[in-house]
Amino acid sequence: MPTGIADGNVIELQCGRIYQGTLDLKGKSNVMVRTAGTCGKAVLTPGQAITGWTQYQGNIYSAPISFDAAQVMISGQPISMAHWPNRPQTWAKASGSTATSLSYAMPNADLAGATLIFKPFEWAMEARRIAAYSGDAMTLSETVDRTTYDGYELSGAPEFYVEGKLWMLDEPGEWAVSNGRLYVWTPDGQSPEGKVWAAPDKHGVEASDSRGVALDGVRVYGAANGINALGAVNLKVTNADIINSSINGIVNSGGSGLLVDGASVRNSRHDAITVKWGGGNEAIRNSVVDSSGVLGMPTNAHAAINLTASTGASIFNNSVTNSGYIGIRFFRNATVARNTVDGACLVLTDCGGLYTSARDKQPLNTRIEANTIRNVGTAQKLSWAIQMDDHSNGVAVANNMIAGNGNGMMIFDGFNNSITGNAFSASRQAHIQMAETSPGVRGNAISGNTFTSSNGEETYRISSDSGAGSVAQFGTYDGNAYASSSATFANFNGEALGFAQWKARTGQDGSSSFKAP
Ligand SMILES: [Ca+2]
Repeated sequence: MPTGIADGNVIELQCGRIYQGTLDLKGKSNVMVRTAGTCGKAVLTPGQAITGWTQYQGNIYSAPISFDAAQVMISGQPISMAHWPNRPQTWAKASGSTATSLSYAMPNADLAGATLIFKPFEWAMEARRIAAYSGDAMTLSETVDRTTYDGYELSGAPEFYVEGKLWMLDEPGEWAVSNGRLYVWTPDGQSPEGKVWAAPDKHGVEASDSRGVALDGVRVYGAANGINALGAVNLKVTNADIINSSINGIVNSGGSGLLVDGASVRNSRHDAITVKWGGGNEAIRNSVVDSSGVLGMPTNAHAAINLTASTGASIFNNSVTNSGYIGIRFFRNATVARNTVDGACLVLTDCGGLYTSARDKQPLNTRIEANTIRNVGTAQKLSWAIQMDDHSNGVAVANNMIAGNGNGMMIFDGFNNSITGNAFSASRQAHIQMAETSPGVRGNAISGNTFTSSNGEETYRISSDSGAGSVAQFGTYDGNAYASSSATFANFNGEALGFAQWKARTGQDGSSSFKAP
C-alpha cells in the first residue's frame, strides 16, 4: 500500500494487483490515484484470505485469525455475523427496557461484547453494545457508529436480535470470532478452505478532510467504508468498483462537491453513497448501485444514494436496485433525472423509492424527471415510488414511469408542486396520495398524466385531519388520461367516488379522459 503521499502526487497502482491495508489520503490536497495498465483494476482492501481450517463441530470449521473481523465472505459473498434468533423468526420481543437496558430471558448468558439490534420504529433500527447480562437484563453501553445509526432511545418492549457470539453460530451462513479463531458454517456446509476472505473494521480509502482527491479505475473490496471521506471537498470517484462494504460504500458527510461517475457500488451493509449532513453540489451519475441495506439480518439504512441536506445535487442515469430502505434521497435545488430505481423498501417501511422533504417549508426547487421507478415496497401500505414528505414544495415531477409499487406517490403536508406527464400503473393501493395534518396541502397541479388501474387500486387517495373542505383545496387536476376498472376511482377523505362522482364533487378534470383499461 503506498504511504507518505504528498499533496499534488499522482499515485499509479499496478493493474491486477491487490494492495492490502487502508490507503491514507487524510487531509491531502489534489492527489490523483489511478490504475496503470489494462490488466484489470488495482484492488484496495483491508482484508485478507483466511486459511488453515479444521473441523470444530458438525459443519462448523475454524481457523486462526489475527484481527477482530467485521466482515466475512465465502467465495466473494458476505455471510452473516452469528445471531440469535435465526430466520424466519428473526426477532424476539423484549419483556421491557429502559434507556440503558433491555430485559429478556435469553437462552445463553454469554452476551458481554455482543451487539443488540432493536427496532424503535418501522423505518429505523438501532444498535447498542451489550456491556453485561444478568437477572434476565442486558446492560447496554454506547450507540454503535453514529453515522449508521441515529441514536433513537430504547423504550417499551421493542423487537430485537443479538449478534456476535460463538454460541449464536448454529446455522449455515454464519460466522463468529472467539479467542483468536474465526468460526464459519458455510452456506453449503462444506469446508471453507480456499474460499474465505475476512476484513477488520477498517476503511479501504481514508480521505477525510481532503481537497480535490481523485480516485480513478480502482476497486475497493471488503472494507468498512469503502471510501471514508468525512468533510472532504471535491472528491472525485470515477470508473471505480466498491464491493462488499461492511458499513457504507462512499461516505462524504460534512463535505461538498462529490463526483461519482461510472462507479459500481454493490453489497453495502447500510448505504452505498451517503452525505448524511452538510454536502452540496454533488454529481452522482452513470453508476450502478445494487444491494444496499439488504445483506444478512435486517439492519438500518438511510438511502442507497443518501443526500439528506444537500443543495444543488445532480443525480443522473444511475441504476439503483435492491435497496433495503429509500433508493435515492435528495433535497434542495436538485435534479434527479433518468435514473432507474427497481426494488426499494425491501427491509424497512414508511419509505420511498425517491424521497425528499422540506421541514423548513422553504421551496425545494427540485426536478424529478424521466426516472423509472418500480417494485418499491410492493407488499406495503406505507411505501411510495416517490415520497414527498413533510412540507415538500416547489418540486416538479415530470415524465416519470411509475409502475408496480405499493403506491405511486405521496405528497404529505406539501404544496405548490407540479405532477405532469407521468405514467402510473399497477400500484397496489393508490397511484397518488396526498395527506395533511393541518391545512397546508395547496397549489398542487396534476395534469397531463396517464393512469392505468387494472388491479383495483385507487387513482387518488387524498385526506385531511381537517376534513373534506380542506381536501377540496389540495390542487388542480386536468388533462389526465385515466384508464380504470377499479370500483373506486378516488378515495376522497374516506368517501369512495367513481370518476363521474369525482368530477361532480371536485369540479376538476374537465378536459381529462376516462375509459376502461
Ligand atoms: Ca444463529
